[in-house]
Amino acid sequence: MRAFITGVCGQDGWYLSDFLVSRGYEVIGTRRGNEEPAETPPGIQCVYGDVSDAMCIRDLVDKHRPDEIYNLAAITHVGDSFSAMASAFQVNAGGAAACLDAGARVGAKVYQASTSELFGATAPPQNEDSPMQPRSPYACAKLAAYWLTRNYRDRGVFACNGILFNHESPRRGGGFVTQKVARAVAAIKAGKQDHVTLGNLDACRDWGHAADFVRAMWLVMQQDKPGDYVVATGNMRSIRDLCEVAFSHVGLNYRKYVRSSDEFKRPLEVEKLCGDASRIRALGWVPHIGFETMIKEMVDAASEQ
Ligand code: G4F
Repeated sequence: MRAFITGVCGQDGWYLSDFLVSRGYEVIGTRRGNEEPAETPPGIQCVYGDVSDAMCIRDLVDKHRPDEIYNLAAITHVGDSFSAMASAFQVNAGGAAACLDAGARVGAKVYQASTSELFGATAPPQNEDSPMQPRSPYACAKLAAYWLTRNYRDRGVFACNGILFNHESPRRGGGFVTQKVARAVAAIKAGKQDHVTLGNLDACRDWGHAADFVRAMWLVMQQDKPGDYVVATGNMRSIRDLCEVAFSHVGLNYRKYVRSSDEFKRPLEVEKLCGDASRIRALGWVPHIGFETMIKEMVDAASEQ
């Protein structure tokens, strides 16, 4: 089997390519020219490719003829999307269109990285039937991509939405709250920093581990029929809970070190996300790595850097 992964050097691309290579897949992955980190996942073929350039994606897919396409490339930072609306749409909606079009031409299955941000203002628990009320340019663009995926499916393409709730790991980018906290804990413990400033401490998320979630991506692509699946742990924690777990792991009381500032608050916030993943659990998917274990792993990894 041959898989084509866009955005292969991101957290999810890395874990997914590892998983697929371990299952004997040949993996071709795209990255943009100027992307960090400079290293690429082992055992794959990495090529230059920008999902906002539909012809580029079409040519690559025509050339490599994958069985499965995983569209993971995106502008992923929700907060940043408020000041980068056009590129959020170009990449997050346009990129999905490019992958669906390219996949349809060669008869490949297409996985679209959808997100719990689609639910936005809808109260938890959220499942595949919950109303979608996006609250950011990021989520509006992802909603367009979600519907394009469904439209292609209605046209006969094997196209799936994985509606993933937050998922983290030591490979998470430093702009996301879990990694920001993990790195701050490591720096404070080492005496290199005396506090960390965050935004909304009351927001709640359903955080899982990226290694568990990429197995779900693959699983939805192995079904007889294409569909949409929520992927989540079903446990919700606040930013304060996250701080408590991360700081207490190194023997510190977060209340002494965490500040909140409007600078890191968003013009519109998604207050509470917690997924009901019954549909994918019925296929046998279970998350193995719990919240505490994951946050401690991230703090330990940040401390070793
Ligand atoms: O870590 P975050 O930036 O992740 P967010 O916005 O939930 O989005 C992530 O998960 C989505 C899946 O649900 C993905 F679609 C998306 O691409 C991304 O991977 O923020 C989590 C929460 C927010 O409520 C935010 O307001 O943490 C709050 N927060 C509080 N202080 C902060 C901070 N977020 C960031 N990034 N930085 C802060 O200082």
